[in-house]
Amino acid sequence: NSSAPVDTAGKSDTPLRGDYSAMAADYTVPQGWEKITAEEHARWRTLYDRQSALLPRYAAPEFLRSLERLDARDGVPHFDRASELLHQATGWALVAVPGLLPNDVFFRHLAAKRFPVTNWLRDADEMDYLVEPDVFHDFFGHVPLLMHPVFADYLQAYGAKGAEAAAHGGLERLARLYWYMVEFGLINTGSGLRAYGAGMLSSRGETQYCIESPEPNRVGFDLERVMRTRYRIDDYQETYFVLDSFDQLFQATAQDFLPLYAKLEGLPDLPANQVQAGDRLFTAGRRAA
Ligand code: HBI
Ligand code: FE
Repeated sequence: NSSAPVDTAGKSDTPLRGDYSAMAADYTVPQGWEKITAEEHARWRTLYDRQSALLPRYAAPEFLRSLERLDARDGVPHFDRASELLHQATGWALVAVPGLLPNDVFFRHLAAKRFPVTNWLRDADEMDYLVEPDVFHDFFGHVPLLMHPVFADYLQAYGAKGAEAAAHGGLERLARLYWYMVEFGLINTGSGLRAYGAGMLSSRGETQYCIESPEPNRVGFDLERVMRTRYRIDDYQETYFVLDSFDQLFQATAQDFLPLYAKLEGLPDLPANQVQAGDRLFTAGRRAA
């Protein structure tokens, strides 16, 4: 399979796994659901059951409720069927893609309320970690919150910022916002912090680590702070940001980002493992410098 010319915000430039040879201009491909083997459906159930067991204790209640409505336990979901449910709930649809997309293509899909879902499943020896997002990360991790109206509206507004960011040097800021608040976000509930990020909830280790470990910093969400903070793609996060509500994230994204990009130009990036003066601290990590 040819490696696509994909700029994924600094992700590894090794050839990508998916088959990009038969894709449409917008990088979509047929899901190929009928070609999924019984062994792959069984692997999906193993991943699904393993993660579901952790959700009551660690996941945001909205995530748990939405996942149940998707009824996706029996095997790799059929994207068109899930899209019907999704469309009724928030007007979104799923599109099958071979894997990571160039930023501009990815943002264009989000702006049009289309969520790109990878159409292949990890191998049996990658149950705990894989470099690129597969269908389990994308569907189990991302799709439940697309059923939540406020979060779905946030993601559409986020995608709409993409073209403008590309034209004003804001792509890396936007990638950080996605990374910290879509992939690795925590939310403060009446009964403590809960995970809602796709990167955490599709990973057995990080689902527990992000709530239980004394290692990472847990800092109250602040848009500028997030846009200035570097991240790593190859290990558990050193800082997690905490929302008071999904509406907080939607409101933050409703504002004009251009003055922000200009202001942040003159400020240094922040390392992921340090607490900053002015941080609203939930927990200071053991390694906080
Ligand atoms: N492509 N398929 C896919 N899924 C993603 O989550 C994704 C992507 N391309 C780029 C990307 N994420 C990030 O760089 C975003 O911040 C843009
Ligand atoms: Fe993701």
